[in-house]
Amino acid sequence: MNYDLVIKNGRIITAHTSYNADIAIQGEKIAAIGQNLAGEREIDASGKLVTPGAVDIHVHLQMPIGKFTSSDDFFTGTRAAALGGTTAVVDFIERQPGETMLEALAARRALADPKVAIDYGLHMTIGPNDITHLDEIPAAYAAGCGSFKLYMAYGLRLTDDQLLHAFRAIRAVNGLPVVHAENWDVICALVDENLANGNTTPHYHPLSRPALMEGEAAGRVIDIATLAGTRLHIFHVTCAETVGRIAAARARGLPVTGETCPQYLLNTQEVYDRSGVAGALPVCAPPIRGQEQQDALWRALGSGDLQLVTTDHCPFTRAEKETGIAANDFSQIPGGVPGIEVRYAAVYSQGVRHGVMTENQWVDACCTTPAKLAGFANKGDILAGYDADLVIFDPDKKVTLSTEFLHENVDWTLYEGVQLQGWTETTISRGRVIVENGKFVGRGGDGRFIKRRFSDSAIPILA
Ligand code: DUC
Ligand code: ZN
Repeated sequence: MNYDLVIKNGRIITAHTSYNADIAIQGEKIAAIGQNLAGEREIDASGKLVTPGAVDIHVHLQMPIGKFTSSDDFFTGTRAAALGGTTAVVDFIERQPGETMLEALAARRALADPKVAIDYGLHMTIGPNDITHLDEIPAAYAAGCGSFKLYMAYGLRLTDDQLLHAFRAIRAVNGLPVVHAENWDVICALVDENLANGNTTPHYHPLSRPALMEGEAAGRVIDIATLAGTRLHIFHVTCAETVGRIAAARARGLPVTGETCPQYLLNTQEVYDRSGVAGALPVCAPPIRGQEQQDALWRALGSGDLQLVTTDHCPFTRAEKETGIAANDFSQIPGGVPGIEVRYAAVYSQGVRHGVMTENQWVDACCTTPAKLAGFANKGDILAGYDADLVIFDPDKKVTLSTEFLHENVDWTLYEGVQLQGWTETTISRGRVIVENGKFVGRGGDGRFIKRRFSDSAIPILA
């Protein structure tokens, strides 16, 4: 039989194994994996790696934050994601006053559905104004918001008692809470102290958000989640202090996971000492830290103490970043950096090629565990019956990253001049080739909102 599409002669890399075989696609699904498969269309992947499509469960597209809106919209952001080998993302919903969670979901979908080039899901944010709306969580979960975002920082910060109530409500539907863990009171005190002392440049951004207190917040939220009997995922881990809390919890058998991001794996905090707006561009929270912390993050990915890599992709333009410099106040710089396009290749190049992780750990951290954790039932692996979300990755291709090379809708990159070995050649989304020889050939609107939910019987404890 001739399948619709066959990827021939590639080396298949999954989270657990590597082997040579053909992959046959029928319609939107992987139909068979074997030798000498034939297709109406065939793509030769000799010398290439064939992996599941990468899954990024932490992105902020056209997201209003303060005065600004992140500069990638649902089209440009998902196009850049696809060019980097990502076939599914999870973005966020923030309920506005007067809306129900379901109305907020519908409003966010109305923005995203016509534009997305790849499949996507949405986390429902639970802020302080949502604590009186926790009875809407079952409806949000049933509508496909399998995960709920809780902040311990910013205006959306929940106090410890609010975290407890939110965790219990999320636990009741078997949803996944995902948390931004920082100690907001201490951050505010240190920011105020620095500004009062005339310490206004971005150099003082990481100094106002110490690793010690990120670890404290992580430990506290793990304990509150444990009391509530819920699993927990910790976003954007930047330091050994937080890794240690997650590892200790997991050693006790608790269902706690953690992620880190390329900005923390490829940069150190000296980026904040660059002059003028250049020092403002890398401002994100938690902040980029020193070399020892970066080394600790790589070690944690290699040892399994951290389970996944996401991006927290949230780009703001140079002009928007400049406003914080003009105000002479690092705390007014809009926080967030781009990374949606570079993640998969960056982890391969700097992780696998440098011997820190295996190719199977790379796929696990960027594809399989994010898909499983976020409740994408048919994504993140190469198995018959799964969505035909696949990447043909050229492990030898050398690229030099630059704003011109990348496709994110922002006029700078944190990775200017960085050389990577390994890049995505072809991306397939539910059977459609959407990136071919490094060129985007997909369409906005072809991606789909994926309802994510978990088995009612058990909380998945990820090994
Ligand atoms: N951190 C950022 O830097 N930007 C967006 C949200 C976040 O947590
Ligand atoms: Zn984020």
